[in-house]
Amino acid sequence: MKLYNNKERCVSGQEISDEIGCSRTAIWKYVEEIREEGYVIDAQRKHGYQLISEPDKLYPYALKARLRTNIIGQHIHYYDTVSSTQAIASALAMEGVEEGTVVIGETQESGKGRLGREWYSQKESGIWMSMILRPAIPIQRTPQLTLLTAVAVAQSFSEFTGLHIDIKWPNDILIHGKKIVGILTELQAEADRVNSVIVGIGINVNQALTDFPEELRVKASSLAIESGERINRSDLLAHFLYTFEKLYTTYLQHGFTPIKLLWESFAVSIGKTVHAHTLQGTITGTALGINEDGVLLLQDESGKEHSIYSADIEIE
Ligand code: BTX
Repeated sequence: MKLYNNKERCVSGQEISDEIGCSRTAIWKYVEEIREEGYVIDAQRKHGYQLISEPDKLYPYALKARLRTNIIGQHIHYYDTVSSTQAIASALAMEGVEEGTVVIGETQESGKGRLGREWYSQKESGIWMSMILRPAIPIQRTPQLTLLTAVAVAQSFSEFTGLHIDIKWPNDILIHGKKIVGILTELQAEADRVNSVIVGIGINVNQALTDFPEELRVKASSLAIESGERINRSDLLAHFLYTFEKLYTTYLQHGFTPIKLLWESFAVSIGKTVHAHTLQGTITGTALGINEDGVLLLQDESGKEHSIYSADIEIE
């Protein structure tokens, strides 16, 4: 941590040992260990240690050195390969871990999308993570958290990359019409009490187009493709978590209205003709906006208003 915060200079072994209270030999051993993980650390006998470069991994200490949050990401469970971070986060939530706990996998072997679909989670090129929340809200308000997450993604990514980000109801994050992020919100509840909400987020960060399976290339893209630059995943994730925490705190204190306004400012479908493919069939109409519950409101040709709770949206 000390080396992260002093990248521009050498930090002496003495300084580190004073701060963390262990011997200089222990520090040397630790430096050797993290060098094996891919960190390049310059060690000079008289001056001490300097961090020159770090591996492209989402290691918890890399993230913690960048975090500016109080709750979200204070506990991180990090894995190289997982089935799905959602499954691990669900089990942890049942065990009673603290709110804000984050699960990260470098690769997911069975990444989950909505409605049993698959989420393609290629090794070390994206961010595949799940967050455990424990909001004191009624069950029917939990879909608002999907919309809040979408706003946090859109806001933090537009600040981070300068790119224009669109949200397509309820949870698609698009750049130039292509899907960059998927959000999956799952609920653990008893009677009408929310125990936990598991928010899963899959972010395509540094993939090239050829890294995606062929059938995804027309509709998926990554931040690197769209911005033309390779992105430091830990910097991006720390900025997202910070933005998420700010919005989540606002939501808990002031309700959904401020989030709704922000959501509408990023929404691509409002005022447009859309086809809402629901399990019951397709409804076509003009997207009027969302209501306080995060439900999409469509007006069909006859003027009748429809409330859409769950659907895939196609914009005409
Ligand atoms: P969704 O159902 O909206 O999107 C799934 C659909 O998106 C797939 O059917 C496919 O067409 C397309 N797709 C699959 N992989 C990708 C990709 N990498 N980029 C763009 N499009 C893709 C969205 O579901 C919710 C996804 C959540 C993923 C996170 S990752 C961390 C957490 N763990 C986990 O298992 N799921 C969540």
